Amino acid sequence: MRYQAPKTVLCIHDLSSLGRCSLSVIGPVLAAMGCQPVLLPTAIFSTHTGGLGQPAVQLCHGYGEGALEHYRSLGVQIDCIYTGYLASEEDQHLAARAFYQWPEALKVVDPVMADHGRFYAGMEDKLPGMQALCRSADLILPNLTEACFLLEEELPQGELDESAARALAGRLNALCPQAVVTGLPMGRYLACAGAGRDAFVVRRLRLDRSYPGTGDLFAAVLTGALLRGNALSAATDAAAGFVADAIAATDPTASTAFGVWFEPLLGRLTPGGR
Ligand code: PXL
Repeated sequence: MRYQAPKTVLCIHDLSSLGRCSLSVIGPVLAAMGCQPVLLPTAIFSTHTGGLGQPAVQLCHGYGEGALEHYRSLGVQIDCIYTGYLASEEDQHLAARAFYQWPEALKVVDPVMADHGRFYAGMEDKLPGMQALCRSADLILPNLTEACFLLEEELPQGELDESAARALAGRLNALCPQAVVTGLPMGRYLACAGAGRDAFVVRRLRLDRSYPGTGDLFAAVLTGALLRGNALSAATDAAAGFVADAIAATDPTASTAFGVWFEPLLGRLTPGGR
């Protein structure tokens, strides 16, 4: 019997317990994909902040530094560091410190700050820190709003065509060598555009429903697919497909605030799963 060690992914995000976002989806997805997720919560929320009322919040200040130091003392190999919702400058510094501590790790930054043209509550002043973190990443995964905020550009009005989508992703290379922008409105489609070693546009039929946490689901599947050795374009295609399938598997009459019903589909992500 030959053993192959699972890739270890240090995931620095909040833990929103109910509502299917952040570490609550990232852990299961990466584990299903054959990785070992090391979940480092920056804060604990009873729910996400997107439509389930006022969550109970427990900040984890000071915890992250201790956890990084502990992992360093154990000498564990970290193959990838994947960061998301970082609600304070302290959390942004924690992510930068992890990057410094494991320079060989693949550094994936999902600059969770904003959507639909607006910052999430309390994220307005986190832009400079997020721009700095993106500059030290290998790959960034902004949605359209976050991409425009990172680039300090106006949001495009209306639909994008393929060349505008590619150009937007390409401009992000000024910040980071590889970028995938999600949520690009292209007629009947919602598209992702990638730039880096390869440039591509991936389209999926547009649905009239939008759910919190789908960005986390997308980024987790994409990261797991990259760690399996896929090219960025193939990983993006797999992630967009999984999110579309999870939306399709969610009862359209259920409250969107509780997220997509991805759990029964996790088997499709396992190595050899379908
Ligand atoms: O999925 C992004 C996210 C993460 N964490 C919290 C959030 C959100 C989006 O609303 O509120 C706490």
